[in-house]
Amino acid sequence: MKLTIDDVRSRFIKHFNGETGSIYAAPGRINLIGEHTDYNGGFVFPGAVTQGMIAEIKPNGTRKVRAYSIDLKDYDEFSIDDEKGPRASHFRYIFGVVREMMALGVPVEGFDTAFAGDVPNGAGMSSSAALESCYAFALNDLFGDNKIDKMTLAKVGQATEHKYIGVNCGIMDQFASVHGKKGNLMRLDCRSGEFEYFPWNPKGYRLVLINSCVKHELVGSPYNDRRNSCEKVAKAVAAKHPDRKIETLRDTTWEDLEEVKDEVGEVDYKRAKFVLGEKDRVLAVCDALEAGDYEKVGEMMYQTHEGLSKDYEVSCEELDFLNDVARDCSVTGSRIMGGGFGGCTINLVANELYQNFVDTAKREFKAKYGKEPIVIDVVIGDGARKLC
Ligand code: GAF
Repeated sequence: MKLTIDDVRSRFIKHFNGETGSIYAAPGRINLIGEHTDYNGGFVFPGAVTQGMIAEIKPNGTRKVRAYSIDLKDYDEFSIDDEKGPRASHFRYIFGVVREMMALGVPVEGFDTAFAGDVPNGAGMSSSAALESCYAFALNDLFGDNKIDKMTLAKVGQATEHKYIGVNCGIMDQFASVHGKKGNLMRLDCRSGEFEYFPWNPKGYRLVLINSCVKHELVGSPYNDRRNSCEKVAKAVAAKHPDRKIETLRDTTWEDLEEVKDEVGEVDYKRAKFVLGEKDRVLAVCDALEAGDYEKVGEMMYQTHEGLSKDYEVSCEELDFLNDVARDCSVTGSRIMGGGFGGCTINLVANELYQNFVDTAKREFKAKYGKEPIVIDVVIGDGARKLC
């Protein structure tokens, strides 16, 4: 589906007395490499996609938000002064963003809004960050004179996940959705907040996602457990080295990890091992990209998949299967993308092998699981913005 301004405007007019407001958009994201590193203070390498969320918003002169989800055909209204907010998660994202913007001193008032998205739900492409970033950007524009900087807007979305949804996510998804730039990936150092744009124009290769359609859902998943494991290991290292500033796994070394291995136990050791390796792989991928060495980039992607599957244990049978198909088709690089527990693989494939790969993936996946996976060609797009 290619979502247009008109899709949203026509429903807004229908639901809110024929009047129009302002329209904003924010994208989902891909991530080339650097998974589960964000909440460990490491590096990530995402880019915004052209699929995203579009919302029309008009202040209504009350203290109420009246919200219509076009995709779910669901309507609710809630007071911005209420502590509890709505129950349904698609409205809670908006409520959380409103409350967090208010906490930053933005004089948010009531508004009418209709919203829709074309980021496939549950694909691990961060439809929730798109929703949060869209409203954070919009409220900053409508009520805050755009005084809040972009990184703080990303943190508003992240805080919404933590406090209103219950997912202790890192900053990658909201960062990418707010800062995205057409044709560019971004390397973010999640410890310092520094980032740089990397033009993404791989000569002779392309990125394609294969969506297993196994629903990726972080709410209620062991995502938070993974984060707890990492924090536990970082704390164990810190206790042994009070002289060093150790806040996250980013501040630890392979030697540190071996030192606490027995104390933290096999499972948490494996989790941390993956994170330390992934931290190095992001930097290796950046070097390889600068040297135009896509084979090296691909090799790192396969290593990430292996680690996410065996050590971090956030894969599933269907994603491992798609990864094997990629290898069999000589795809340069392939791995699970995003939080895991379902969703997509991201694949770096030479142009001449593309068609055979997607045909084979569809055919073999269908033969095994009874339904075709969905092929999503990656186009790197812009971040949160006002459309009209
Ligand atoms: C999810 C989270 F929201 C991100 O913060 C990140 O941790 C990712 O999983 C894994 O890299 O998308």
